[in-house]
Amino acid sequence: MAIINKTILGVTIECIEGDIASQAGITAVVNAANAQLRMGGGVAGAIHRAAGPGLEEECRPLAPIKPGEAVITGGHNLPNRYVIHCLGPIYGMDKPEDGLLAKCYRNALQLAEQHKIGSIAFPAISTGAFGYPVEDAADVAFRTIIEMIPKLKYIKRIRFVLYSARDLEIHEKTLSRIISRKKGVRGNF
Ligand code: AR6
Repeated sequence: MAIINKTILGVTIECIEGDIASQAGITAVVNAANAQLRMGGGVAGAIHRAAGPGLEEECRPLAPIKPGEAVITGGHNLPNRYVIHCLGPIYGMDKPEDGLLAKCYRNALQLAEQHKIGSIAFPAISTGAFGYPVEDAADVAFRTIIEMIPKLKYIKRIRFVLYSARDLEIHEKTLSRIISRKKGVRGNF
């Protein structure tokens, strides 16, 4: 169930609690990848397990990637046509963290546009093993996405899949706050 659902210039941003590896009806899911684009834990574990070994095989020639970068592959056994793999910054190590995290979201959306993708689901990149505080990461993610919305031609639906009720609540509050501030400044939201 979508707890929050906001439409800006024809693009819907929604937040739900769930598993990124079971998002049927979404064209591309985003992987919070490691540099080698291998299985790993957290999101990368869930995505590779559900996709099957063909995904690692397709990833091999595309690795390694650097923080902020994104690459696209097929979805294999996932219910999605594509996986977009992003390497988020390790908090306290890859600097500037906010700039690199913003780059992940920008690059993922750009790749999706290049492939004429209409719907995309993100996990909260960098907020697990990479230690990025969830509040700060949500702020960067939504600001970056909202900034890009006027340039999007194909993407109509952007879903955040959060792994706990707490993370969902943080994302919900952050998105509402950013949108209500923007409304005060511009009339087109
Ligand atoms: N669906 C949605 N969200 C999830 C899921 C899931 N199945 N599993 C975890 N999360 P992480 P990172 C949440 O660690 O911080 C990996 O081992 C999790 O609670 O997956 O970018 C890779 O191999 C957290 O809020 O990604 C890399 O080495 C968020 O997703 C490294 O971890 C991201 O957690 C990447 O670290």
